This record gives sequence, structure tokens and C-alpha cells, in this order.
Amino acid sequence: MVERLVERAGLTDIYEKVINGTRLSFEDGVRLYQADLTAVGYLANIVRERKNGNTTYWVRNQHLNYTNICNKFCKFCSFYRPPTDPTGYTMSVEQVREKVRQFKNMKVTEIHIVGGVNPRLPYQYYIDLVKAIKDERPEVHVKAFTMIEWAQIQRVAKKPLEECFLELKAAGVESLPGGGAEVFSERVHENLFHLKADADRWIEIARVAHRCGLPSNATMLYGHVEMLEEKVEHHLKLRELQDETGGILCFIPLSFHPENTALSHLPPNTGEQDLREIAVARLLLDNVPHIKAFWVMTSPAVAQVAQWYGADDFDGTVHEYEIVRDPVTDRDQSLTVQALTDMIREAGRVPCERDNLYNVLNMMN
Ligand code: V47
Repeated sequence: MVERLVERAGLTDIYEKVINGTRLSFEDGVRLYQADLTAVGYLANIVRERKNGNTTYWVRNQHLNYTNICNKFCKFCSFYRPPTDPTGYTMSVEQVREKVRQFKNMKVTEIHIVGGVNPRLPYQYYIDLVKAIKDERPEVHVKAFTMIEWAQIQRVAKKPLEECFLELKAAGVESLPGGGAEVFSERVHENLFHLKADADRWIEIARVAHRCGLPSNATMLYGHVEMLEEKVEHHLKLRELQDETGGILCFIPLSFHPENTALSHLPPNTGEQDLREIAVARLLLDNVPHIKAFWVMTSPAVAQVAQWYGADDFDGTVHEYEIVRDPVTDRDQSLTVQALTDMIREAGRVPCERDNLYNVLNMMN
């Protein structure tokens, strides 16, 4: 029955590679984007269960978006405000402290810090921000700044990147989020985010971070103007980086939300597209331990199904995600621990509370 599913999809040779643990090629990746989704999902689930069994990881996390002012003007982004826009904001270090205090009565293991590229912020601001968070909550893991922000930090610090990483690590940064990668294609870069670091620069910054003992996540933003060959290329570039450094903890395909962006004429992604990205990522990124279905972007419903299409991570409680707001209520989105773990169980997986480095905090079986 399963053999027929795979055979009908024309994927018998890829199935054999998956069973034997043979690395997939660029051409295989292109075919995975075109083949029957159920068959691709079946193959991805083999890898998912081999690497992570029946476990679905989740984390108690707080997001902190310290500024929405940005001079990169990315066409896919609804979060940023140009430096002269009166509705732009930048939190003072005291306001950051206050935000952390606001959640102090709640268990949080990770604070995820991401902001725009605000050209007015000095190097010391980044150091003080991280120190203030660690001062308020020394026990939390600080996952801070995308590669794009690190490029800016280096610019204002006027120091080698290594020094910036080591100084901010001493202040309390323990890992990096995966944002800012978008799609590793010069064509898409030119078209949508030409003021921002390109693929080579993103990879170089990640490489240096990993060498400095700071692991990171990696992302890919899909469902806008990219072509499937460009997405395959993106995965292969990340796979090559991971072969070299081993510093990528988790890959997160980010489902593009066109509302309130310069690309609002584009249709939103479908469940089919979201599941396929998860599955293809699981199959191509054979050396990345975890694939996350970020429920805020895919919807919790799709993130549940994704647990059978290659994903082994649901992200977390997500207090105050500002990058993309709920289009109906315009409110931030978050889930209670009960709702999150119920959904994982309902999907037929075992919830496991993790820390940022995927150490098991509570296996809930
Ligand atoms: O780099 C911007 C994306 C990213 C939109 O590391 C959009 O665990 C969808 O990287 N629709 C920042 N996405 C967020 C990010 C992230 C999120 C969750 C978990 C982790 C992690 C990292 O958000 C940006 C960009 O690719 N983004 N605009 C949009 N309209």
C-alpha cells in the first residue's frame, strides 16, 4: 500500500535513498516540490521519526521586538516603519526591563529578541538591552538578533564581528534566532530586500556566530515571488553550512503573510504549501536536528498536521509576537501551555517541554 503510494508518485528512488540514509540531490529536491504531497509527507515522516521519534518539542517563550524602525524597506514586511515615521517606536532599556517584569509571574525559559535595523541605535544599546534582561531574569535563555541585526551591530561597533559576538555573549546572548535569511537567491534579494544582507553575507555571519560558540536557527520565507529551484538552493546552502559548523539547531520555514505589505496583492499560502515546505525541509536538511512548524504563521491547525509531515517542534506559548499580527483582531497571539500540549496530544504526538538547546525539561507522556 505504502509502496504503491510512493511508486504512483514516482518517488521510489527517493524512498530508497531515504531508507538508506543517502543524501538527496538538487534534482531530488525539485521533484519533491512537484510530487504528490501525501507521498512526500510519508517520506518526511520516516526521517522525522528516525531523528525525533514520537516527540513534539515546545518551549515557554516571550518575544521582545525592541524597535520597529528599520532602514531596509523589505517589501514582504508589515512590521517596519521608516526612520522618519511618527508611528515608529524604539524601547528604551528601562522599557525593555519593564516588559520583562510584566511576564515575571509567568514561567518563561526563552526570550526571543528581534527588531528592525534602526540606524540611530549605538552599540552600547544592544549590550545594555541584553544585560537588563539577564539582570531581570537571569534564568532565561536569551536568543537575540537576526544575522541582519548583527550586521548592523558590527557596523555601529566598528569592530570585527567576532568581537561583537564575544562581547554580547559575555553580556548574556546565548543563541541567535533564524530570521533574515528570506530566500537565498540574488533575484529575490534584488526584487524584495536589496538593502539587506544577501545570502553570502547571512551565511558568513552565521558561520562566525557558530565559531564563537553561539548556535542559531535558520529560516526561509516562502510563498511570495520565489521559484522552487531557488528554495532547493536555499536548503542546500544551509546544509553545506551545517556540514561545516554543526551550529544550526532548528530550521523554520516561515509562511509569508501578504496582508499590510507591499505584496498584499499576492494570495496567502494554503495548507498544502505549508505542509510541503515542512516536508521538503525535513528531507533535504538531513543534518539539521529539528524542523519547526511555527504555529503563529501556519495556524495551529496546520502545525498539528505538520507533525506528520516532518515537523517535530511546535514553537511555544509565544507571548507578544509583533512581526505579523492577527489580521482580524490586530492582537498579538499566544497559547496557554494547556492549549499547546492538548493540541500536540490531539495530533498523536508526545509533548516535550524543551529549553532553547533542546534539552528535555519535561517529557509529558
Ligand atoms: O526575517 C517578515 C519574517 C522573520 C513577514 O528562530 C514575515 O525560532 C511572514 O525569524 N509574513 C523574523 N513572515 C521572525 C523569525 C522567527 C520567527 C519565529 C521563530 C524563529 C526562531 C524566528 O519574519 C523575518 C522575515 O523572514 N517575516 N514579514 C510576513 N509578512
